[in-house]
Amino acid sequence: MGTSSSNRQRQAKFVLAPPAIWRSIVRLQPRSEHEYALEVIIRVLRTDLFTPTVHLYDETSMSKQLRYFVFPLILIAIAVAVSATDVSAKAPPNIVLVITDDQGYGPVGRHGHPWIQTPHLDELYDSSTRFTRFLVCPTCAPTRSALMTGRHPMRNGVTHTIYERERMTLDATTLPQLLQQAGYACGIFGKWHLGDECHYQPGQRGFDEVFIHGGGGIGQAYPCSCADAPDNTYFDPIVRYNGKFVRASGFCTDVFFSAALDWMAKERDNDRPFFAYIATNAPHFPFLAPEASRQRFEQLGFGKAQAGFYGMIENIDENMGRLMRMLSEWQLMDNTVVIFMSDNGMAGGGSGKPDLTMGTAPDGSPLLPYNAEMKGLKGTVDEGGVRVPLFVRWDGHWDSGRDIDHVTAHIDILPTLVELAGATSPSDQVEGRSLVPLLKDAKSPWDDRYLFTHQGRWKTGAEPNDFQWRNFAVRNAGFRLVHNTELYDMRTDPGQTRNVIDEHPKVVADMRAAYDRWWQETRPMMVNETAPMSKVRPFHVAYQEQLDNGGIPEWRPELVVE
Ligand SMILES: [Ca+2]
Repeated sequence: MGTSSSNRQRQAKFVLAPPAIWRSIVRLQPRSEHEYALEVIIRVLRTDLFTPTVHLYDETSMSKQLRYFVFPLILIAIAVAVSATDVSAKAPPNIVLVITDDQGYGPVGRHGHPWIQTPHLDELYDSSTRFTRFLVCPTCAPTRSALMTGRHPMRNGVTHTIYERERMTLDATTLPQLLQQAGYACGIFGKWHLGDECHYQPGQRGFDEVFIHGGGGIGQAYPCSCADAPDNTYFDPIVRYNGKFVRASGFCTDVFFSAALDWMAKERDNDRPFFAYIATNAPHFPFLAPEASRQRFEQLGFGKAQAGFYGMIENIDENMGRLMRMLSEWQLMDNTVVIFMSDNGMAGGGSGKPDLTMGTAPDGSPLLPYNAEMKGLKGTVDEGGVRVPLFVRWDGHWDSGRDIDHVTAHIDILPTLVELAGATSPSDQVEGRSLVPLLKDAKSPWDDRYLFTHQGRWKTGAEPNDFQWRNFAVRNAGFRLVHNTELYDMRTDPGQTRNVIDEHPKVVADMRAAYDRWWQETRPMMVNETAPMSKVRPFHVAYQEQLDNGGIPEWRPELVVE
């Protein structure tokens, strides 16, 4: 026990435990209380507590040490274990939110897709709660702004994906800002698409770690502020990393996941939880996939665009495998909520045209695009334009393999994550509802509500009110009103094959009235409609400045994850 008989001094110093053991106890992974208490006791006993720090008397016998010191310490350890268990149970989880671009709902193996192979997404599906009627916007930036604010994109000023109308109003409080207030570290990896001017960038809006491309996609440039680094490409892309440009090596999706994994590897050693927002630009146009991912489709006779689109999705799937493997290796799965979704319906340019064959399967059957029997693709306000996967997984906390069929939406993500984090939503901003009650108990009540979709994208300078009754949809649990002229019973006719607008005048009148009220409240919030087009592209300017002052350094991940 290290008691020194030569030490005759009586010491009054009584050190309960060195700081390291307290940190160690607090960071134990949640588990059963018995396991937890045992682990705490083992960790305490392993420390140097019993070595010579405390000698109230000049006693050397083991029995007296036990009597005066070890037993009380064990009692203290048990008390610590119980109280630390309470703390741990309340400790908010890490959050990893993966959002893919233009994938939509269909191209996931478990969604009945006839030929795409997504083993890792399938595994996530099997381990998750699935929200089977999760609705977003028809296009990119609007959905992203709803995720960041918990309210409809048009209330964020987002009525387009370009022309300054993709900029999320600076009045909004963002999800990462709320998570930061709750003690989270927040990182974004990939696509932001809510403003390329300095004040609109994610580093100014709650993200501590920012590893992004500009515009709405790698290499994009429009006659306004919305633009990525000039002539950027999917392979060896230029990435803006905390404000400075770097050149990465490899395919864009691999790069964004690698950067996220690097960051999580560092953050897991900190006491604070993390929020990793992994927003791939894939499988958005241009449809370019790594050779290994597109080969199978080329051999099946696919065109270049389709081989690229589906190849990019299978590459995303490989990266989901890397992500899940590392979270498991780090033993973070019971302390991390993993979410997978897409930002809008499947993109027709990549997925192929309905009813047109793209090749031949090994069994000789024609390869047709698959949209899960939904009408509509990206850009439309039909179900197929806005319904995407939502898989939510938290091992040891929520049941796996469940389907929740209530109509849920992008605006529900912020209140969900805010509740998990123990943060507070700004009540005058958030329109969505937390999904946590449903995740805890799928039978929790879920009141019906109206969800509004508008395609936006009217010509810049036009009066939005002129477009109020065009290209919009209203959805509740039972019906979808489309373009003000079609009504579909989504329970009996999810594929929208039969217009029943004349059979339900009251449903239609109520939907129109609710939509009109919503529009009247929303119109004044469309703050970008008269914004002048920026004459400069901030990413181009900053890139050129950096080229002129030292150049673009190479970036490589520190962590190699095959
Ligand atoms: Ca998109």
